[in-house]
Amino acid sequence: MTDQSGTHTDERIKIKERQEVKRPPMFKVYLLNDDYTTMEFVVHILEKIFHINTVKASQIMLHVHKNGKGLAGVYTKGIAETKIAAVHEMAQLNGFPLKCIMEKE
Ligand code: TYC
Repeated sequence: MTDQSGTHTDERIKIKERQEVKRPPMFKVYLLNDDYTTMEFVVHILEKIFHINTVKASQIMLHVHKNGKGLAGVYTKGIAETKIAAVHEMAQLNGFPLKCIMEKE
């Protein structure tokens, strides 16, 4: 007989007939507000690193400014880590304390 998981059973053997469909864990990447990073620089980061258009980038930046935190994107672990490193590197090069964090979905 074949059960719900696609496992076929006979008296002595079990055969996996179907590959499991598994999605990777996803991570939300947030920008955090601070008092020193310019609004213009945050919009620039959202455009260049997160590939968000100027109108949406401005909306996200204002959301972070008012609420303390805002979603920049959702990625697999390695991509999220790379985006965060890029934000921190660009911020440091420009003398801003901008912080970026990730949270598992
Ligand atoms: N609060 C900053 C200011 O008034 C602007 C800002 C927005 C900083 C978003 C960081 O993630 C941020 N210049």
